[in-house]
Amino acid sequence: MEREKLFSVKMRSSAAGEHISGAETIVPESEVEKTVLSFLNRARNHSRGSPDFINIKVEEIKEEPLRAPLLPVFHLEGAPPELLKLLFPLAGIPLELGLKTYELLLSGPAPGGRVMRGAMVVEVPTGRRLEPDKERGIRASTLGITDSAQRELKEKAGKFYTENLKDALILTTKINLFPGVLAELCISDDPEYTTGYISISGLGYFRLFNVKPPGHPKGGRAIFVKRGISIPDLVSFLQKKPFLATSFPAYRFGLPETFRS
Ligand code: PML
Repeated sequence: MEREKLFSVKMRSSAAGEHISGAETIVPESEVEKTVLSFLNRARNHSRGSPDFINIKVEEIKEEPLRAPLLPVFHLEGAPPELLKLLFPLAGIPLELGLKTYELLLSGPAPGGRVMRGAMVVEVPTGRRLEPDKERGIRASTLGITDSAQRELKEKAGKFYTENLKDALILTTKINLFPGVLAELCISDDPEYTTGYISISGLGYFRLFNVKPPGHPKGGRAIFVKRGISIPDLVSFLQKKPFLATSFPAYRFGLPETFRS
């Protein structure tokens, strides 16, 4: 049986030229209208304010998407620097480099201490910054989740589910699928959103609460990569390869003993 056509739906909104919100997904043709409306509502009701510009783009996906399960989530209570001391070595990242990158995200990784819209790329173990544009960083796009995977995520995360979790989990699962990516560290730049994560390729999404003080206006993303990775291939994969998350394995509390030893 022929599969229904798939469409990418992307939204971005701004006010007086300042970014307010963005969202995207991949849906079957029959769900395009519903998705456009829900993105319009999302743009109009954002904590950052009312947009004076909303752009919604609908585009058929011509290439067969890469389909994979989301990373499992590990919900970790505790002081993030202490947790990161356990987690960076699990990802093969030297502790000093990991903690230095965490501090850099908190102080603004773009020139002049500004926030980057995209991610910085950090080579392991040298710490060299590989993103071609230090102001913008690199961004992942053209991604989505099936209805059944979204239901699974909502059920398993229960009261800990947020739209930010869903968006971040899809994005970082795609990032970690590129060969040579070791991990991604993320701190939201939304002053009121203090939950962040480190995701480790093949292992999971380690959700960190109070990763920054409430009201702190800075944050960002760092993708840790092995030496020798092709940056043009990484950029092209992240931006253009369609990715569809097809299931969600588990929402767990705490770190398994096997990760501790
Ligand atoms: C979560 O696990 O709740 C999402 C954390 C990352 C949020 C990133 C962002 O919104 O900028």
